[in-house]
Amino acid sequence: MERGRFITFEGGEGCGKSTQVKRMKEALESAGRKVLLTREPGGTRLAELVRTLLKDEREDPPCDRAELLLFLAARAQLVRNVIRPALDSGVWVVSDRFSDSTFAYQGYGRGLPLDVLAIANDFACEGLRPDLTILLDVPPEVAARRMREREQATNTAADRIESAGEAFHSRLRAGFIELARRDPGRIVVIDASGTPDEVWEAAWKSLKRFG
Ligand code: Z5A
Repeated sequence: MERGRFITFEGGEGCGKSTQVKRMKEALESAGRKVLLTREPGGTRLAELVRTLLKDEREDPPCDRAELLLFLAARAQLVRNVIRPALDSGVWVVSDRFSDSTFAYQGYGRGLPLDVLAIANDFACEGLRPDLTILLDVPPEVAARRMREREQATNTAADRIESAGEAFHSRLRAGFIELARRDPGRIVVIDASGTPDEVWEAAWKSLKRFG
């Protein structure tokens, strides 16, 4: 059986990943593929519990190293129990975030050493890498406006990680771009400041590599 493909979406908050990930699943299914949609952190019971800790724990917030290890614990569980079995059975997996978020947030954002992250991440995901990563890039002011509008529409507040300052978010964006520069064969950068339809058109085009 042909192995499934592993596609990830990355970017800072408000870049529109969650919107595009859903469209990708629908389009691949219409093209006759079996598709599993997942997200990080999350996608298993254990990883969803870790997600709540990571996003909402403010009384005893994880220090940077604990935060890294929690993300990796969630990823290990997701890869071993969900992503690998799906790919092995021919299912295409589309994930809202994966390893590049760790390099961007915990590496470039928090300042943890990239070489340590590379080893630890490889251990957590047993060497699994995406076949294609779609990086949605938006200027911070566009992202901030979208997040403000969403918070107003849904009556929610920014979570622990979203509340990190402006400098953190600038490092994050630059970090994602640097990751793409280092791995141009896998990571496609898309200007995500356009309409959802414009972004989708570019995202779908990037699948041409699969024939
Ligand atoms: N994190 C980490 O630090 N390390 C790791 O290893 C991993 C993750 C895996 C997960 O939070 C957090 O964990 C995340 C990174 C960190 N932290 N932050 N901050 P999450 O899963 O809750 O949130 P998110 O991944 O940042 O995604 P999001 O907040 O849901 O945003 P989004 O996926 O980018 O965008 P969206 O929901 O599709 O769109 C946001 C709003 O904009 C929404 O109202 C849309 O209707 C609107 N939208 C979307 N596209 C457009 C366009 N094109 N034009 C106009 N408006 C748009």
